[in-house]
Amino acid sequence: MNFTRDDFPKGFLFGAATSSYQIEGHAQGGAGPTHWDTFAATPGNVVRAENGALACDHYHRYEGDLDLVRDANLDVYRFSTSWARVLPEGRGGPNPEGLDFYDRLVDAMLERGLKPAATLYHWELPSALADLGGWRNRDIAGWFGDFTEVIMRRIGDRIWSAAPINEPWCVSWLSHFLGHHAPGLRDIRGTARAMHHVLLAHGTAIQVMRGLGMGNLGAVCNFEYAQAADDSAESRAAAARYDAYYNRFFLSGIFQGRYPAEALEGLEPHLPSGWQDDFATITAPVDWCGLNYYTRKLIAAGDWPWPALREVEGPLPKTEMGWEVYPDGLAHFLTTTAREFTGALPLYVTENGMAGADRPGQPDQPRIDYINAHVDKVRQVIADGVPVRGYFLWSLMDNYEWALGYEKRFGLVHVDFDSLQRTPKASYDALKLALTRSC
Ligand code: GCO
Repeated sequence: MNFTRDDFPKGFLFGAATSSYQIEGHAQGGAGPTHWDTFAATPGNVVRAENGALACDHYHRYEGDLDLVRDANLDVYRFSTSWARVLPEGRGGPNPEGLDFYDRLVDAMLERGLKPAATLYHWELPSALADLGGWRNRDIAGWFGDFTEVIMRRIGDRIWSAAPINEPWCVSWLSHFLGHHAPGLRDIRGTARAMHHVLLAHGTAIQVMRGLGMGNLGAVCNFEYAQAADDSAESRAAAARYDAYYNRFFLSGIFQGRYPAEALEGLEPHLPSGWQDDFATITAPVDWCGLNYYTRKLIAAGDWPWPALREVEGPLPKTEMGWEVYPDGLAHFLTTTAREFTGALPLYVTENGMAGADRPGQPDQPRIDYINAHVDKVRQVIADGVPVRGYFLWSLMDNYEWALGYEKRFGLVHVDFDSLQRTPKASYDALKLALTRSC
């Protein structure tokens, strides 16, 4: 790596992130069914119809996995809790094994000197709640508040930070408008409702956790730099619409108590009645904001209903996901988030990383270059006064990349999905060296 800890302010934190369904092995330990299990079982949704039933078997191998986090000299482990593992039916009686698992997991982090950064929801909705309309049903805010209370009463005393929902855009737009993730809907009314209810659930969970006396609570959103594909007024307007519903809708809701005009243009007719009255909950104060960033998109106008846009293939080098490598976008979002939304609030890069065609023993230079280029931007914006306090990699190890199955490898650690053997990649070794503590 081209950086060390000493290049960052004292107390700057480095971490790695994972999520429950992507690594744990959801068929184990009494977890209830989720909408990802049935989405994956429906032909055409997921590459080879792969699911998270076994994944990395982190459920049984978490001790070794946390050793890897510690041995990389990382400070923070960002993990998520599965709603259906804790409450198999989404509501009602908890699964004692599930609560015990997260209890052990948090203790195992603390034993290794790692700061546990919890995300309450990273996409595996209990099927029983999906049957009731899932994120389209306003009641989900209350169900989510109850889940928050059950899990945090058990582990909330020992976690370092908590965020309710990973990437509201993916929970709503990607899953209800584009249909690429569970529940695989393509419906603008469902999308608008999900976008709003995700934020209502976020605010409700923040209030529940405050009520339990917890601190260091945040929000984690994902961002894609929206660039007009050409200089035309039509493309510029299309890119502005993309930016509004992707990048600004959720920050505006949480930090400003309103939605951007360019997003309301298309979504307002579909929002639930009385949506304006929910901002008192949605704006429940948070202590930090997390940004997940991977790439940019080139956007042009499209001759069809709102948002009337299309993506155009860009010229920059791409990762295995087909995503352009564009580190300037990270600097852009850190700077504009602080300037327009969060002011002096600490910012964290809660996810950044790339999928590579990795095999053990092969050079892992593209990932090293990717990390270097993005960490460099973090360093630059800190020098400009942006309050970035940490940088976390996606991901600790190769895992279930949702609709793309096990094919796309984001890990610092290679996982052989037959033997489940873990093998650190060159990027892991380089990071470990970069983060060595001098004393
Ligand atoms: C996301 C999620 C992760 C993904 C990762 C790569 O940002 O989409 O948090 O679950 O695996 O981002 O796509």
